[in-house]
Amino acid sequence: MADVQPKVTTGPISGSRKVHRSTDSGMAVPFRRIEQSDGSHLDVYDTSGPYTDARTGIDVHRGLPALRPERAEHRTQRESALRGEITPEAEFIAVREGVPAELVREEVAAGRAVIPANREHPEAEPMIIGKRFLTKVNANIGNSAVTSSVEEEVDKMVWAARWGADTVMDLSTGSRIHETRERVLRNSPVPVGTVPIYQALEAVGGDPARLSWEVYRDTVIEQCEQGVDYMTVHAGVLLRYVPLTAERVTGIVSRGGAIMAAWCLAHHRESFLHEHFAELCDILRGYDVTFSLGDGLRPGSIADANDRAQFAELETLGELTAIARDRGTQVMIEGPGHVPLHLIEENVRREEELCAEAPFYTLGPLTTDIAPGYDHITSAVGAAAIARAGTAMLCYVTPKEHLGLPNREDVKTGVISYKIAAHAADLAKGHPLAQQRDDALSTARFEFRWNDQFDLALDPDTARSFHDETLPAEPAKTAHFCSMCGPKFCSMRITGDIRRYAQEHGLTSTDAIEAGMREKSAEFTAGGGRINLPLAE
Ligand code: IRN
Ligand code: FE2
Repeated sequence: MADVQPKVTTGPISGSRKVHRSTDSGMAVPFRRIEQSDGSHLDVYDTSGPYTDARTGIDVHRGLPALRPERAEHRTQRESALRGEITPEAEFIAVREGVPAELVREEVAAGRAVIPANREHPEAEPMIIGKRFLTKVNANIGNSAVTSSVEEEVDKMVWAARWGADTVMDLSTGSRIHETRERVLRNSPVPVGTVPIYQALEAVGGDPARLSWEVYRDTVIEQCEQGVDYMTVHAGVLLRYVPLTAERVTGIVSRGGAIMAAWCLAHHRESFLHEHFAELCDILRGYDVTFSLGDGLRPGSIADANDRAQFAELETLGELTAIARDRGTQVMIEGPGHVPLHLIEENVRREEELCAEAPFYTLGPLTTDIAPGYDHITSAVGAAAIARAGTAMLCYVTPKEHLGLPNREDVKTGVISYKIAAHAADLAKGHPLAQQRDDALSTARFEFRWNDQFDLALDPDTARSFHDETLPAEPAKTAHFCSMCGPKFCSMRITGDIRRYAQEHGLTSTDAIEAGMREKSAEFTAGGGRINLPLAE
């Protein structure tokens, strides 16, 4: 069994190839080069790792080669930034994001951005989470007690990164948690996050009351040693906040939050996470593992959005942020959940205020509860809005949300939906790299370079297959129409005709439109007022 290669998707994404740019210290920063039929090309941000590099042999048993240099000193990214140093990771990120390295350093020093990079995870390509940078997307993977194997989870991780996931979280709760995480980490080109309380709960047989600081601490150390880059810690769930959820429509919906609330109630005291928080900071700092302070009391329905329980916990997360930063650890803050559009902005403003602008990392939010089966859409709407308001990373939601464990296809749908939300926000925020791709795609579309249009798409395969469903023939790839409007009603073709007419007659476009209209009107009248509908096409 050991020499059967687990199946992962390799090879370039259609219409592109991997290229690298070197940093001053010699690290190779990956990009995906999309070649255009007019001889130009566009290099885009690439999360897919060596899997899309035609030259690299992949061996899932051995794992990816180490990319990051070993660091002699044991400082975190935050500590280095505060000393004014630009780390190799910061340099890598600057090239990747097309921004000055000094901006990376400044934002990390201020705590407005984090670089989740456990020193025990050298396979990962450095990336940054912060509102002055590209909006990032996290994809959750992981098995449950009822379904999925180690191989399937490794495959989902590679697949998620292929379509643009910037990080993955392994949320495994079933059997072989350690082994699944090990295979995911050794093969992951993106940072990996976890929620250690899930494994700690398994270790005590599933009874929250039997959890203890010692069991939790040992689990965290085990995961730090393996190379986990960031960890969700629900340390903001305080005993006195639990009654605030009593009147809610959906109570406590966070898994970690529910576990901690159960512990607090069973022991009638504050949680060991809160009590031992400083010690936890010191453990995480030793590996430069980033805190993702969990929103254990996030709203799980529109009715519960922005309530007292949610914002009380956020206040505590603000206090914990200050403690973690003082101890040199990096911190981000998790956010909701289910929030209607008009209440989204307040979440970002409060988080910035209470948590001193630590990067916000939100789960959607879903903007309505009425569409199970389509919650990648109900939540992508909210994700775009909250990212525009300043959220740095979006945790994807798949079509299976509330219904079951996502499969491979759901993972892709979730990632693409969230790449749309993130990119829409980046356009609105004016990130220097964002609009290039829109302009390139629109130009290709306008010039009827169909293959170029597909290749520039977030999902070239789907774009191509939809087009080819009705016009599969090769000549259709340069045709000046598609089957939506047919040849005579294509607005883009008509605009092209107008421009050509203008050029031939030495007119401005406005003149051409007027002259052209007069000509057309004459033609129309002469033809007895009939319009030829292209119905037979
Ligand atoms: C992100 C923002 N708020 C919650 N999340 C993610 O939800 C979190 O990072 C984790 O991946 C997932 C489940 O967390 P709970 O249900 O244990 O809170
Ligand atoms: Fe939900």
